[in-house]
Amino acid sequence: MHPSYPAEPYKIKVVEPIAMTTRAQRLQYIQEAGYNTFLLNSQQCYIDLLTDSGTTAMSDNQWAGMMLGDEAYAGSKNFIHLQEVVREYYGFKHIIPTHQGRGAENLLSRLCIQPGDYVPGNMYFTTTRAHQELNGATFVDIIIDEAHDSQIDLPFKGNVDIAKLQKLIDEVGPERIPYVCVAVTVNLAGGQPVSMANLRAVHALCAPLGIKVMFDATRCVENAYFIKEREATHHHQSIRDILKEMMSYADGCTMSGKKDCLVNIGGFLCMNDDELYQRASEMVVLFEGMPSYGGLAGRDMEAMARGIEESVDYHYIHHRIAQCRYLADQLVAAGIPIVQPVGGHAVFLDARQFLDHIPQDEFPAQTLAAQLYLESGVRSMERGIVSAGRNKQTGEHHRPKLELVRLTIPRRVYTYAHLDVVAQACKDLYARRHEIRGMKMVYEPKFLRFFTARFEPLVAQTASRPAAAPQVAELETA
Ligand code: PLI
Repeated sequence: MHPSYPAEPYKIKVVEPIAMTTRAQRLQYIQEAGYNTFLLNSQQCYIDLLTDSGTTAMSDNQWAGMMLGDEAYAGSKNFIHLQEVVREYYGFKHIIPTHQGRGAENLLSRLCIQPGDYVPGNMYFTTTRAHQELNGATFVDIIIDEAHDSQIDLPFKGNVDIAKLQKLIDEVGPERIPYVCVAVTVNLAGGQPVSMANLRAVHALCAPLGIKVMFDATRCVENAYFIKEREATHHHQSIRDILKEMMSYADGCTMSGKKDCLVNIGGFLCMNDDELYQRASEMVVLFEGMPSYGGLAGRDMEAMARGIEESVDYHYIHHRIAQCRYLADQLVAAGIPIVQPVGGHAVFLDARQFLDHIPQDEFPAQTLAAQLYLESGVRSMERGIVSAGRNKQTGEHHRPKLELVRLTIPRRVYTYAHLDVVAQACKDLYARRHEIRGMKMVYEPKFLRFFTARFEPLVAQTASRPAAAPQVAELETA
């Protein structure tokens, strides 16, 4: 019998052992980490679903490319290759490499934003909004309302609400909007895609007004897959062609290559505008390096160029999305609340519903992520009130409707068997959810607090509970 999901479209050539821990050890580790999964060491984690960023397994072809690194300070052949590939697959005229996505966000924000400007976007992302605000802009959320409801099932829940965008333009004037930032897909909404029709409509509204459309292209290949699957006019197009058409509705993009370019480090900024490119080339030398390396080694640019070519392979992206669905299906079958529909890079637990007895001020998603680690050694990430930070004017917490824990699937790293373990861990935790109590924040950094904030449980934790599915180390010490 054929399995109902696609098998891995690759075979395994190198393996990396993963850590086995006991519950008593995990209690010590999570206490030392201030109940923040970002502060755990990877060697303390069994299955690491913290992020899909930079955690990709590179192919043999990419590793071979690493050996062809031309480490010249200027004009490396790997930059030339990367430039060719970006032009071919994304279609933009100019590319400036950066050390990762936020390097490109820094440049774009500094180059385009004047204090008092507004930057509309389809939901905030942490680093993106931080750079916009650092440069004096106010971020305005113009995603469709449904994106803020975890249970509404729509094919393109990342879409821009064109009426919201029009309203902002009418209120502040096009001259106060340096660009619209459209994320394809929308990370914090659950990895939700934007339709081609919506991208076209945003472009059609902005172009005559002289407002640039800049994509956050971080997970654009996943977005292209969803367009192929869900937008009838694109069923028969290749991922590659869909990607190119998507990008034709933008004036440029920021890119975290650590996701859809299949590399462990790297990013870039693209634009068609010659004058913007000129200014970006002058600025990049201050923050990243020469415009022909932008903080990257030649070998890293080569790996990224090859990663881009591999990323549009249908079998690769089909399997990736299938892995997310495989995990989600098991959770849904067990009645566990998750964000619907399932996106392209992760399954998001709805912590608001999972721990409906914990108020948002006691950090239900942060608590759930810490408890999942304690229960099973599975590392996940909070994407709720802690990630949302504080309003820069009032100093109050932003209170997002979505209070989520992200189980993020690294690319080409884990098998379906690993996902079975993750599903079981979630089920075990769900069965005893009423015993879980919230936390208080005891250290709060000023910027991007979720990375290094520390917490304490409101009720002391004990090491006495045996894990429902003991790991090897526990069996050995039993
Ligand atoms: O982590 P960077 O600096 O390469 O990229 C920043 C960044 C920009 N946009 C989006 C949509 C992201 O998801 C993103 C980084 N995401 C991380 C680190 C994540 O864990 O989702």
